[in-house]
This record gives sequence, C-alpha cells and structure tokens, in this order.
Amino acid sequence: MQTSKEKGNHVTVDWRPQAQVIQRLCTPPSYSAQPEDIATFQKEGVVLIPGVFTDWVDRLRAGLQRNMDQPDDYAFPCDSVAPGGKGRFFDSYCNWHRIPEYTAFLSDSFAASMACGFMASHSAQLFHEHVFCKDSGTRTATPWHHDLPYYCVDGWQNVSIYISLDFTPAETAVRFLAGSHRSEKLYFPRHFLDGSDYVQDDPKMASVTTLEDTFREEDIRAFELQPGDTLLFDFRTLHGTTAAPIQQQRRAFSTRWLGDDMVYCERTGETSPPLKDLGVTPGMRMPESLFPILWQQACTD
Ligand SMILES: O=C(O)CCC(=O)C(=O)O
Ligand SMILES: [Fe+2]
Repeated sequence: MQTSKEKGNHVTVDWRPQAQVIQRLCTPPSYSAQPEDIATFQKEGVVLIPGVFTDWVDRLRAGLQRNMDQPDDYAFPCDSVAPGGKGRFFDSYCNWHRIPEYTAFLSDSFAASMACGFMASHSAQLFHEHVFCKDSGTRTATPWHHDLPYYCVDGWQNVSIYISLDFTPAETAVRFLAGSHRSEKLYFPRHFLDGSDYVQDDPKMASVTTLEDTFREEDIRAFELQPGDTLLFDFRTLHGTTAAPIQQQRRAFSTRWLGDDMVYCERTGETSPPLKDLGVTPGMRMPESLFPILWQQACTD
C-alpha cells in the first residue's frame, strides 16, 4: 500500500494552533451577500464573486511566499509533480496560525461572515486554510474530486472560499460540476500526484476516476479568474482541472468553513488533513480550542 508520503505529502511541524493565537483573533467585519449569489451557490454548489478580496491579494501572496520559501517550517507541505515532470504543483494547509498574513486575513477580513451567510448557518467555524501554487510549465492536472471525503467532518453546511491570487485563464483554472453537491454520492479522495484513489475500505464510496468522462459539458463551470476573484464552493461539489500546461504561475488561497450541522466523523482510511487526537467522538462538533468559531449570527428569533 502506498502512503501519502510516497505521494508527495509530508508531515513537518505540529499543525495545532496555540491558544494565545486564537485568543488574539478579533471579531472580523461583516459581509452582505447578494441573495442571487447565495441562490447560485445553493443550486450549483459553486459561485464566482469577482474582485471581492482584491485588497487582500498582496498580503496573501506574501504569506504564500513564506510558505513556499521554507516549506518545512510549515505543516503538511506537498509537491505533486511526478519525478521528471515539468513545473511545480505545491500545496500546504493548517498554517493559518503560523503565517501572519493568513492570521490577519481570518481576523480582519469579512471571510467568516461571508462563510456564515452562504452556509445559511448561525455560526462559521474555521476548519483550516489551504494554499495552492502551480508554476509555469506544470502539466499536472488537479484530479477531479470532492473535498468532503478527504475530511474528518460530515454534514451539509460548509463552504470553501477560494481566492485566486493570479490571472488564471479558464482553461487551467479549477472547474466544477454544477449540481454535484446534491448527488448524495461520495467518491474516494485522490492523490494530486497521480490521481490514484486513497485506499479506503468504505462500501458506500465509489471511484470518480471512471466517471469523469460522463460529465456533461453543459454542467461544467469554468471561470477565467483575476487576482482577488473568489470562488465559493460546497465540500461536496466535484472539481478538478484540465492538464493544459500552466502559462504563468497560478496561486490560490482557500479557507474551509464549518456551519452548524458539521460534526466530527471517522473515515475508513487516511484523511487529509491527517488530523489526529482531536478529543472528540463521531457526531460531536469540532473542538473550538483548535477550530475557532469566528462568526456568530446575531440571534433574530
Ligand atoms: O487549485 C486547484 O487546482 C485545486 C483546488 C482544490 O482542489 C480545492 O481548493 O479544494
Ligand atoms: Fe479540492
């Protein structure tokens, strides 16, 4: 059996945030979502909000640069270009408390409030951040997958807020299968290095690798992205990319959010992030000491 280490992933520093960092977080500002954007997100499982985080692009690029310059100083760096392949496909996650630009984004941007509104939740709990960089020349496709089966959480009220940090033509941007978040099917997670399925012994899960060819063109949502353009998508929405070569570096900063009904669950195999010893049992909310609730909706009823 191949482990995630052989697939480019490695564990470096402890991912756990210190209590002091959580205590220092401020109450972030509030965001007024357009009802039509929420409706698109609920119906399609993805919505593009142009330019909404343009003001954060320079700071997030600086944070990502730290992450990439010294990858082993941060948790879970991963390189997903196969040996001998061109370019670089880097990702890393669970470093929001170590990289000041990421911490500032969570504390001072309206991301938490935005997440709360789109999830139709009373609260927004931070799961983690996840950054991506494909360098020019990279031909490694992001394999089609959805994020929920990678995670040790389950439920319906969730969202990823994915901020593009570079101009990205639609051809190489992450693309989505509209409506797939409602299918109730779960597919095995896949390694980004080679698209192979994780080894999981769950009879309820299927392999998406054989399905890709059946996706209807009219259901694919692919967007050209400017820096600051932001995609909000459900943890269940299938997404991936083509293998078209990257012409110019394309970076992205994503935060993953849990709404009221999201609870800890145990998967039958490896999860990503590989979070251990959380002190909770299946069905419980994720512990706030590690996954802070950054937004609470004012109670109106
Ligand atoms: O940027 C990419 O190619 C992959 C992004 C992705 O899979 C995610 O944000 O969940
Ligand atoms: Fe993903």
